[in-house]
Amino acid sequence: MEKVIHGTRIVLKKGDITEEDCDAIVNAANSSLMGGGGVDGAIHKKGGRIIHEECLRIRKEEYPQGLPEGEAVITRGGNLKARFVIHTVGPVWRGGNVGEGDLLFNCYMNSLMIALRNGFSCIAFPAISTGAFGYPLREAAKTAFSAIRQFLEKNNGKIKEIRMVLYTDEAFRIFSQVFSEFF
Ligand code: AR6
Repeated sequence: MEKVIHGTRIVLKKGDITEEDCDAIVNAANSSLMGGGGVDGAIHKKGGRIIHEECLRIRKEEYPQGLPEGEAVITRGGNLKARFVIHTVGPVWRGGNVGEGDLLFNCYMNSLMIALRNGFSCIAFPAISTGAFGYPLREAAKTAFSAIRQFLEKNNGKIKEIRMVLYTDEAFRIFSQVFSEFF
């Protein structure tokens, strides 16, 4: 499923984000930046040592207390097809009334701004927070697409392609539904 919005191609696909050949893939990390399960574990495993080493340096020099929710940082991609990984920390779902929406919005917006600053033409996102962090898929999709839409309104055509890479059938189905409501 895909559509061109304000000069940017938005692609929704089912798949494993570690196989994507964009300039950067986004990692749904935790604030330690030291890896974990889910997509984070898969990215660190396939990308290798370089990612871990650069995350250690970022922790030491920039975020000794850990990367806050909603923020994003960039490392090289190591052995991945993507040359870079943008690590962002999604919010843990606590019912939806304690600012989760704003934090998740910031994850997408801050990651897109890093891609823009680096002149990337393609960035791929997983469904941040919808696994271990328990964010409902429909709510997550609405927030993802409203951040993408807002970004494109201000920065039309500067990034050529934004991919949403959904791992499960259910995530793909729900993100596709919300996508057609949005665009
Ligand atoms: N490619 C694309 N999507 C994937 C992949 C993959 N290879 N693997 C899983 N997903 P999660 P979170 C989907 O749990 O909810 C980690 O331990 C998955 O189906 O990876 O943000 C971190 O270290 C789900 O839809 O991330 C943190 O501690 C989505 O990616 C914590 O989990 C996000 O699921 C972060 O939790």
